[in-house]
Amino acid sequence: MPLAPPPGRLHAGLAPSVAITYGTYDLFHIGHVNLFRRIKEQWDFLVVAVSTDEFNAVKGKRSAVPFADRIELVRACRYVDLAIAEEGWEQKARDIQRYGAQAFVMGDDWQGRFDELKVLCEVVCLPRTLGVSSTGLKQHIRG
Ligand code: C2G
Repeated sequence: MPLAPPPGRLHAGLAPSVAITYGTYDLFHIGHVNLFRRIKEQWDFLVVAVSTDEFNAVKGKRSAVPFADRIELVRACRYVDLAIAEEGWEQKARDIQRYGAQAFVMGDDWQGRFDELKVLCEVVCLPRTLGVSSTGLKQHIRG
């Protein structure tokens, strides 16, 4: 059951504000959770697009956890209201319109990379959680 949004837009009878974000979310960790939590502190409804394994191959990435499990892990996070598949770079504009997103939000390692979307909605970069990353976890596990 999605998290009850903070009092405000809904209590004021306004449509819920929607934010959308994108990622691989491999070895789901606190950095991902913090990003989702911070987004839900500002917007009522969070849509998360999870990169498919095929799209990750295009990005030159190979995740330890397969797509089917990564999207279920994201769905299981109480801050996430809807999880969809990310199949290519070009779908963002379509998704923003389809879900009526007021904000496109990423961690600040993506600063300035999606400014072209500013014609459609707010483009927001939030500070990354320092000291944790999927790559770092993989290196740690490999020892
Ligand atoms: N993130 C974070 N703190 C960390 C690690 C990641 O806030 N310690 C954020 C990233 O900034 C990003 C999101 O978590 O917004 C997902 O990160 P990745 O899974 O590494 O996403 P990536 O593979 O870079 O895919 O179309 C955009 C791509 O799908 C982004």
